[in-house]
Amino acid sequence: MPENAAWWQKSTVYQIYPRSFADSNGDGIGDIAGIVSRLDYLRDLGIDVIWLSPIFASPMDDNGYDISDYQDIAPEFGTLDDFDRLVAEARKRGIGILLDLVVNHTSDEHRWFRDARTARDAPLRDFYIWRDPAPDSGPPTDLKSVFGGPAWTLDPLTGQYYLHQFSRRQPDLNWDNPDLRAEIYRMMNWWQDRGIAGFRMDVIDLIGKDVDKGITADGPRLHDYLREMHRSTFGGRDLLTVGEAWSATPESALLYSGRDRGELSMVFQFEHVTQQWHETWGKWQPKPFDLVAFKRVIDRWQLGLADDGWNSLFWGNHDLPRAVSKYGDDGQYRVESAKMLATVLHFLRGTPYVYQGEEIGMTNVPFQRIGQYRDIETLNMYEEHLAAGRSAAAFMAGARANSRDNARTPMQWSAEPHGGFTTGTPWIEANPNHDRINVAAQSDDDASILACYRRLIGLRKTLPVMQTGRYAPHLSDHPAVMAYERLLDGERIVVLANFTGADVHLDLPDALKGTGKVLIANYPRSGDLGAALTLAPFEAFAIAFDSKPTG
Ligand code: TEU
Ligand code: CA
Repeated sequence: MPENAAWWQKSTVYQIYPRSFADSNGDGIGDIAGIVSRLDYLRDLGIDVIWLSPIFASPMDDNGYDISDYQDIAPEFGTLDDFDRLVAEARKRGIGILLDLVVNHTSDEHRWFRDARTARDAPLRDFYIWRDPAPDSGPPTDLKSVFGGPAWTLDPLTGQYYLHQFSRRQPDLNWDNPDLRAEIYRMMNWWQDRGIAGFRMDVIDLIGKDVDKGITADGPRLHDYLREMHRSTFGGRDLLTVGEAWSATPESALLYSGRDRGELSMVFQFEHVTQQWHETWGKWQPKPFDLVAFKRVIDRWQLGLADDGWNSLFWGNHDLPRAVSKYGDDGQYRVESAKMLATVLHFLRGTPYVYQGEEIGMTNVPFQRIGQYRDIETLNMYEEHLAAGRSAAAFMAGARANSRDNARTPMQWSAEPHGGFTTGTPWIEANPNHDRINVAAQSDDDASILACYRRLIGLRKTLPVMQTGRYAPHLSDHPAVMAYERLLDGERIVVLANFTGADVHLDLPDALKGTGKVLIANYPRSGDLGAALTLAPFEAFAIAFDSKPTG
């Protein structure tokens, strides 16, 4: 660990999905003015950075991950003036803004694609990836889109197929074209000059692809392009850059985020997510959570990036189910398990990311009809699974467990209609539990999940051992308990957490025994860790010790 940690190694990031956060004008869609009106809430939570999911001009085929103009704001979200005001108002509260850089693909309405599709020799044709039909006049390869169907669509005017790894309205950009890369860097610098704190980079592991060899993720030129991007844009500035990389391993994470590599601050990895997916039906077939397998992944990442690179830490985001529903208990032990998950995550080594609503223990949404869903992936996959012979009931159970819309229902501010998110009709229904689970019900309650998040985020600011201390796992094979230490100079923190709704009796290894000070706990607990103890359902605590005991 370098002597002086970077600012982003000490920070906590909060992700906002603008469409669902706060609606200022009653049109049912969250907007930038709504975010500005909630900045005091975020300051009080203690976060340092906001990651804004895309706010750029877009036909919203994929809720803004299909950008038609990188240098303008979608009218439903506001204007560039609103954005500048957000940056300024956030800065007054010590908060930086991360933009979501979606540069693997654009919208089919982007002017580059509109030009590219006009003729085979159109000036910007090569900004995208075109191939002749296969001999049978079908798609050039059998590559599939993440959202279902082939990743190739025939454009009748020019008789060639274009590549789209997501929807057919999200054509993939051709990163092998240097003019395209220069345009992207120019655009990034334009945003950097507006005072942003950095970028979250959408599916960045896909930009170096070699599609003719069938290589999409982690392609041969990926790291060349990232180093070039770094040199051409944020290299000279002190920004936070985090790449979304579903293909990342601890080994490749060192290539992205190694100290002397000149690429990114860190990546989001998903091994702990995909590990929980079904072999055939993927995330659309719920599987019980396996703590031992989960800990194996976390340990590999914590230890693999101990000396170089840096971890990002998250339970959820706008593509994933609600943390408490996935990893905890969203029924009887919702409060206990949400605090337990928060405690486990925030004491790990890395930069924590809190997804909107996680800090109040928002849960998955119990939609009963496919018509209640809005997400393109969920809607397409419903058709695909039914066509493959699966029952609607089985698919719906999978959607209730893992649809991206679980994360996208309106932020629950109060017990008012639609959770106080809008005075109009929200673009997607609010979770009916907003009458119980909301910010207003928790803001003045010291025993709330929200208070627990405030405390954890505050502790990270003051405890160097929490920021940069070494990670040491314990009880790796225990099926119910996660246990680890953080160590820095003479300081030591022990974290113990029960991931089940039953009491767990534990014999503690010597390394974890001692008498210290309780930093946080979700049940009454003394700082005395003797030979044996019982953890209550979803109990978690962190205890600080002055020095390492012998033995
Ligand atoms: O997600 C990448 C991605 O692959 C996800 O769609 C994910 O694989 C899927 O939800 C799992 O089933 C990013 C964005 O986070 C997502 O919101 C976008 O839809 C996608 O890229 C395309 O830009
Ligand atoms: Ca609005």
